Amino acid sequence: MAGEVKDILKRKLTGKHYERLIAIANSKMHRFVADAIELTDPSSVYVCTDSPDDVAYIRALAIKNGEEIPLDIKGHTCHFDGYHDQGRDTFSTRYLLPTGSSLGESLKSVEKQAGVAEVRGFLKNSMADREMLICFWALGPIGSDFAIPCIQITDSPYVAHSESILYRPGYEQFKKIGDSPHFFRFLHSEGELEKFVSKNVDKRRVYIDLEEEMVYSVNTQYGGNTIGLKKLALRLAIQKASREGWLAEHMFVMGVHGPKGRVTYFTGAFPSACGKTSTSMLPGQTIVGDDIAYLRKKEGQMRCANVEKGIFGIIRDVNSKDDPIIYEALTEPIEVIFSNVLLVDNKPHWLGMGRELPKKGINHSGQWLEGTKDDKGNEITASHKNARYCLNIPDLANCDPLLDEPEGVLVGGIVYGGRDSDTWVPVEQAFNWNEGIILKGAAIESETTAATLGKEGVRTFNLMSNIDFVSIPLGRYVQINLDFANGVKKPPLVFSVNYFLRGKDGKYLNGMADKLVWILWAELRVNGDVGVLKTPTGFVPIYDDLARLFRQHLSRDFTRDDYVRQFTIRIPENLAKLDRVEKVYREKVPDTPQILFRTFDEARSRLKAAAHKHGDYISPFDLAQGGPFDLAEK
Ligand code: SPV
Ligand code: MN
Repeated sequence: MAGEVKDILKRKLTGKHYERLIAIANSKMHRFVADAIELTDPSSVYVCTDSPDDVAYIRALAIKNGEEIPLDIKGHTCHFDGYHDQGRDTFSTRYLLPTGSSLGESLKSVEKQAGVAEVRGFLKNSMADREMLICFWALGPIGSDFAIPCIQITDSPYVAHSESILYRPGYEQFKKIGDSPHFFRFLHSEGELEKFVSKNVDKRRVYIDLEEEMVYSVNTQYGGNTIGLKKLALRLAIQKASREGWLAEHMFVMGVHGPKGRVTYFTGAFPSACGKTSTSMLPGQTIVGDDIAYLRKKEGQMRCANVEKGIFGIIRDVNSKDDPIIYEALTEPIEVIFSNVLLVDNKPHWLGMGRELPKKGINHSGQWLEGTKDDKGNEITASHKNARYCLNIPDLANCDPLLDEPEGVLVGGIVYGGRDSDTWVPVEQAFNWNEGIILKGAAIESETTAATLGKEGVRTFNLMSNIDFVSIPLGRYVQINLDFANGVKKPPLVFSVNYFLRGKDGKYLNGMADKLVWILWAELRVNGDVGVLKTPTGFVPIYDDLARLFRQHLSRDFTRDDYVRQFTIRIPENLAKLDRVEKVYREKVPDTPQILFRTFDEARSRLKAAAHKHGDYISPFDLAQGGPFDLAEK
């Protein structure tokens, strides 16, 4: 260890913590820690190992500091983020890029030298009155080639506590990497606090250095901006994966349970707040993960693993009817951190919990009274729409047994979803891998939600639901996805789903529970158990199969009228969507692969030919009339 680094560490770390740090013989890590200490000047430094005592220490510190409030139920705490710090800050999250380099205009960046100086300026002496926590975690199952070691430095015990729930322990793993420079680094400070929340949100910055595989985050507490291993690491991982030939995706992983005990694994990409967690938690199925997956090719198979072991899920409309497993978990004495819910007498309440909410309490705005308005005149909701819970997946009744499998699970199917009121049918299989990547994944659009700061309900392009996190030029990212099936003996089938389709009267055409049928149908397709109907947009289910699945799994009828309303191919809307999305690629993505435009053209021709023959709105029964039931696809 260089003398200067050693001096700094010796000066700030007491014997026990110094020993813990140097037990990991990694010079790059030591330099990182020494630099963070010099920069932020903490009053003390605590190095966490994998021991439960250290996690208990962090948790107790979060409570002692007032960052978390213990609740009535054992193991439960509640954290509040500042009123203006309730979602991911997509404006101030930027890549640090050297002068002259660019990732394309859709990826926000800041000139590296200036950006580093700015963020380090905000971090200067930021920990003067607090303890620095140094934590080691792993992304991905321990001992697997999916795994990436990480170090998180933070002055927020809430952040460290959340990470202890969300990620696998990494201290012992870190010892094994020796002096390797290949690990991710995160430095976070909440900055100045007022009533336990970050005060200077105007100086909130999340700056990502892809070359250094390191992220700075300051003046914020919201998990999506601060929990390094979550969306900050995803951005680093996408870049790393692109160099190394694997994929890092904003995807759930779940075991879908077919007939006779068969389990087929699916991944699914949905923009935030579009049903990703609730799909991965569908009744009768098992969850591997709800947010981020790494996919690798191994011996001709596509396999994937959850990089996390916990869930940081939205707590809105979570009630005993719609989300029984989560609801039950949230009322049991397991470890849970609630954030930005409504507290009354140390009990949490949230929007859509299935009972009337109290009229006053403590929430993300402080003391709250029903009807109170904020400084912009908007009514303050009882709990925030992006309020969250954080818990361990193994504490859930539906935890999949392969959660920690080092080899990951075999990917049978991939599902892409968005928030689309008028175009896509509820479920559809792409004709093949390329069509799936291009016409499903790369064409996802979603209306914006409360998971990011800014206006809700604006229809935005969100390829693979990963637009906020892609850290390479978008065209290259599409190409890498296309190429990923090369060498795979049986590529996964690719599906689109749409839970948000509305009828002419503006009402949703589906209930929340219906998604179970779409996913079970996809499982049958992957295993060749059902046929399909060929439409201009893809393969849709045959009516009889859906009617049987609805009866069997939801105990209700699915009428021929339901089928027609939901599976009518809407030609003008599909054409308009192709035009909208193509415009984005033509104008904003100069490196778009040509195959994308060709595939869009083919889709357009199919739509126009069908409209010519059947009109603008085509009932699937019209296509079925002597039409090509694709039983050969079985
Ligand atoms: C999302 O918004 O996609 C989340 C939560 O999963 S966050 O940590 O904010 O990214
Ligand atoms: Mn997410």
